[in-house]
Amino acid sequence: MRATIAAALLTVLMTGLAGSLASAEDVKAGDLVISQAWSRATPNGAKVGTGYLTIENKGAAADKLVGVTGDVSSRIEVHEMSMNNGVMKMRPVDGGLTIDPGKTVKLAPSGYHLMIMDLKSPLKQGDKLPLTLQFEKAGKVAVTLDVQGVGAQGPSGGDGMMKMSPGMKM
Ligand SMILES: [Cu+2]
Repeated sequence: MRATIAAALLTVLMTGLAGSLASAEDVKAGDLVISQAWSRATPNGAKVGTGYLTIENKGAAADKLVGVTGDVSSRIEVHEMSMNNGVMKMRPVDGGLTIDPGKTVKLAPSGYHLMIMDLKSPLKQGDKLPLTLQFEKAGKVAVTLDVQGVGAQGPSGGDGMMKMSPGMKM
């Protein structure tokens, strides 16, 4: 019994380690490298989910993320968050998210994110969520988001803390 728990703990620790290194699941598409694709479990009844990933552009020309599709939702938008008079607001990114040559754009909590509207089914921790990214130059790129816990702050499950500013408006 005790050995089983120890083994389970070890598995959790190693999974966390692998998650934080996260090079195994990098997706290459043309000049782009997409990594750290993750999402968060949705609390009961929530119809909106979020997705995060890192896009690196190793090429000499800018590319643009112009759309996202997936079976889980008929409407997925790229949003940005900003502080406005102390209130956190988010809005769709106009005309696509540009990834300049030689640059890395990170979609992460409190910044750019994928907004997965009208979820057809809730996202559960441990799920793999397949999405298709549409880039102007690199074309369609299939990625898989690892669904972390409800309060996760990063692809490896983070510290499990939910950090929200008091004035945040969804
Ligand atoms: Cu949003």
